Amino acid sequence: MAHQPWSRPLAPGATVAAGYMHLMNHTTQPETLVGARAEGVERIEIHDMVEVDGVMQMRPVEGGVPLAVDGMATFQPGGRHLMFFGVSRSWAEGETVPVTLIFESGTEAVVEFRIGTPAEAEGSDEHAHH
Ligand SMILES: [Cu+2]
Repeated sequence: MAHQPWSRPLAPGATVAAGYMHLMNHTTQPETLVGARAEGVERIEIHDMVEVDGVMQMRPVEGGVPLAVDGMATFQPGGRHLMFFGVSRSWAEGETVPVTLIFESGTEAVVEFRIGTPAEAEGSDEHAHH
């Protein structure tokens, strides 16, 4: 289940975006988020921010993001995020972009990412439909 998934609007010509959400595991099994895909997006990576010589850099997460039963993983600006590469069209404010989250167990969940600012995203409470 994902709460408040959102991404910023894309400037014309931009092809890279970051996605944020609160991801929760309401199943009875531990799960690990290992990837994601979306139509019109070439590749999605899970990134984390790490400090290198005093500068924050983003880096792909090795081995995925583990989620204990009833556990939560936060993806937020300045921290862990989904990175969308090769976005084929500009995402406009107010629209939603369906993203399929892929877990190690083979489970997949579609999450609707709302395009807008964090303040607007607060208002949305999209849940993943299985
Ligand atoms: Cu990134």
